[in-house]
Amino acid sequence: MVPVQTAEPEQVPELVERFEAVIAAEQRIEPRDWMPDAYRATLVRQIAQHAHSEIIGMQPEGNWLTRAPSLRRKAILLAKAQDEAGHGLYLYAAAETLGVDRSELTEKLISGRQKYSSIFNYPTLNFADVGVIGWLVDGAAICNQVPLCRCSYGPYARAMVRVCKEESFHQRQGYELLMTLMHGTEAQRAMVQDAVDRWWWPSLMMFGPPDGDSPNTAQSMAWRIKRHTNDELRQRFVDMTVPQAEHLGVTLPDPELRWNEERGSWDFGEPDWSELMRVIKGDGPCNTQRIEVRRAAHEDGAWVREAAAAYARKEKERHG
Ligand code: BYC
Repeated sequence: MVPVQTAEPEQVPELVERFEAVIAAEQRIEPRDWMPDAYRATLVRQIAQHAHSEIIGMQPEGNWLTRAPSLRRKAILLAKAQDEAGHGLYLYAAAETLGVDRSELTEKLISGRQKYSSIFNYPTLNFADVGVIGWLVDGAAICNQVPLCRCSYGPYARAMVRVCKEESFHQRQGYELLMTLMHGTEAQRAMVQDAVDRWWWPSLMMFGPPDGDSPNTAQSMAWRIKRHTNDELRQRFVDMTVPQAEHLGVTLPDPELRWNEERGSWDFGEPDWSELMRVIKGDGPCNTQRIEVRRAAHEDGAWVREAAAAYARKEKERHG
């Protein structure tokens, strides 16, 4: 773990100047560089939330692992969930370079002191949900995360490169699954439409509150952690997704969706922001269940952590 570095007061102006110069030159801040406490805290907050989202995000899809309709679909889904566990681990490792400990972050998640993405508090009711999560949820994640590959904090930016490559594969598998269903029976097409109707608005909410209600965006953009505002990324996602929906043959559940020639973008309706706030505060359809499952998994894994620590201690004694 990298210890938190504090500057001597007389060094501060020079250090601040260097930090700002690195940001302005589009270079990377690295773990041993001096950084303002608030920059560190913002990164810990965002990276921890992101890591928690990857880990909690395995639950809605995991619901279908034992009921996937074929061996091929089961193998794909298993591989996807494993990728997500991997993303969570890179991200916890990136957070640890900022001087926090993974176990402390897990404690904060299961005690409700740190957040994870609102999207994972919705249930997966039919197998088409697996395809729609790949298409819409991973699609939204890619829009949000590709710019994070240029984030000013080196370990986070580098972790995002691999995460984005894998997410783009996830998105394509989701779209392929939906295409297969859309070429199937009437009942299968209805399943896809039902899943799209339920996941469309929560997917738009993944980008966060509208810019006017986003307390963190301005500072995060000034530090080049975020490269675009929440609304800019939401618009990019809508513009990317509408033609894909047409090609797939599904209707997006928004009567206000229409092409705006002047803007060269799609106009769309307002998500229900009170729903986002409710879900973020813990009152979504599955919040309690998600945290309970995570807590139980953490408790069940205690013996593994103890065994690994005992083994590491013995190895150290043996080899000095
Ligand atoms: N859910 O000032 P704002 C994935 C919170 S993808 C919950 O705009 P910021 C995956 C926000 O944290 C999902 N909370 O914040 C995909 C803040 O609260 P605090 C994960 C949300 O940070 C497929 C407050 O609301 N992706 O993992 O500037 C399969 C005000 O918001 C949400 C990431 O984490 C939300 N939707 O912008 C498996 C990407 N939206 O912290 C896994 C990295 C907002 O002040 N994160 N809040 O108490 C980000 O890009 C940014 O943190 C956000 C929010 C755009 C999400």
